[in-house]
Amino acid sequence: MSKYKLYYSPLTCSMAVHAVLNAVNAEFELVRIERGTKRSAEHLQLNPLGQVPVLIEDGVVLRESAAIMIHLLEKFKHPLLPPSGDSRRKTLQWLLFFNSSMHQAHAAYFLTARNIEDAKIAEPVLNLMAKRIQKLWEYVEDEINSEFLCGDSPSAADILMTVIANWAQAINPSPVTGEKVKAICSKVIKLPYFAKTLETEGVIYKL
Ligand SMILES: N[C@@H](CCC(=O)N[C@@H](CS)C(=O)NCC(=O)O)C(=O)O
Repeated sequence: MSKYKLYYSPLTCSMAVHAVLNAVNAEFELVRIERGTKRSAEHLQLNPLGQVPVLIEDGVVLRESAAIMIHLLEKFKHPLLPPSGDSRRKTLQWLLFFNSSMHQAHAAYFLTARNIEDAKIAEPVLNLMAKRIQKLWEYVEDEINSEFLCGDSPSAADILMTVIANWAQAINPSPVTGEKVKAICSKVIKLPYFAKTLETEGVIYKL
């Protein structure tokens, strides 16, 4: 039996955890959860919010994508989370930025788009949220001064950024990501463990 079990939905933030499981070469099985479907009692028992990712490790339930990524990378001593120094500090800062500020800005947009049917009410709110997302991407672009977000090699933060950058296709108007962000994403999608994740989940990456 696999040591790990990941509950995931293609394209979502759980893809970052899936990529990390591939990066550390963990033995795992996948349980696919379809977006927008009623959650099973089994899933709700693992996460009462019905969200992904949920990772089962030795029978123990782990939630929250950034926490799971940090846990796995520390456990497997993987360089996507440097053990010390400036690159570690930056990795934690950017990983948490993408997991909180950037993810939540998108989550609020998607929740509004799904639940407010009256276009007159939804449109101005969605425009405001799309502008906020654009501003966050401009902030990221301005802050990049190395080959990857946190130095010369990829970090957990680059993985999560690349996953979220692909959500631009679902925002209207789509945020414009800068050249430095795009350059990093195009390198990340070619990393073997990330490419394998895209293939397994059947996700088409749009740069
Ligand atoms: N803070 C949580 C957020 C998890 C989350 O929002 N997951 C989304 C996919 S990106 C989800 O499961 N959405 C479906 C839902 O909320 O019903 C994490 O980082 O794990």
